[in-house]
Amino acid sequence: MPFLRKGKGILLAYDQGLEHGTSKDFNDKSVDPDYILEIAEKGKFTGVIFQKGVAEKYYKGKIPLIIKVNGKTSLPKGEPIASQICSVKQAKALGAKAVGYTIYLGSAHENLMLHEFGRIQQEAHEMGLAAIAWIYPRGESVVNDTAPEIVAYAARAGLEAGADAVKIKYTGDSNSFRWAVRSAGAVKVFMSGGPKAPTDEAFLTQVKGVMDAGATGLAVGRNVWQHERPLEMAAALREVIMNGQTVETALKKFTR
Ligand code: FBP
Repeated sequence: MPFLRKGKGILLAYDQGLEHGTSKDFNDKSVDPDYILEIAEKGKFTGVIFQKGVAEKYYKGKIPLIIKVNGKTSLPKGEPIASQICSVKQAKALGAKAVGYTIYLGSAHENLMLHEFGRIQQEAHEMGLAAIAWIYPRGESVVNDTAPEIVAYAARAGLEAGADAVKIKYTGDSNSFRWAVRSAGAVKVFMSGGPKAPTDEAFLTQVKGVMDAGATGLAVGRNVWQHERPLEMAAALREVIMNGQTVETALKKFTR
């Protein structure tokens, strides 16, 4: 897969502008897509994730591109649904090597998203692109979206639905996450970063747990580009993900 290096992946996610708005997640620097591209390139990420509008106006082709082809804002209340806003053809024309699609498993609308993903996965494969499913259990019927059994269910749903890779949340410990990775079978598993962790050590410990469980890597946004030293965080992540190093060794990448 073109967004992996030595079989591992560190993807820089930047679709939060649509998902969360600009005031909560961004500051004066991170609101600028060029800043994110600079981090992606200098930080040796194996791919960058944009919505089509950002890709059209900013992407310069230096790093493998993944285009999210569906999305939603945080404004509507009720059961979540994210619908398609970019075709696979357009994603390919913009230079994407893969398309990303969010399925809110457990939502009253999951049938629509599973259906749409089925078509998108087929189109992607016909055009030589990979299909990555963000599988987030969410909605009134989901009590705990990081419970081990629900995360494993999400991973398996990715396999059954034809995803080449899934992006799922961490269960909180390596042992239970291992079952999610097993459940995904031949599908590559990426942990979804989440809000910025309280400390670098806390975040790297999660990432280490994920890699020890057999995952392929990480798709991360806020924990990198909200960091005061994003390139040092990127270097620390490479130590854990690419080089199999300990958290202690990775922490040496921070200058203070
Ligand atoms: P983060 O590492 O910043 O959490 O990004 C991962 C991601 O999946 C983004 O691609 C997406 O915008 C966001 O999380 C979705 O967040 P939420 O859980 O609020 O829907």
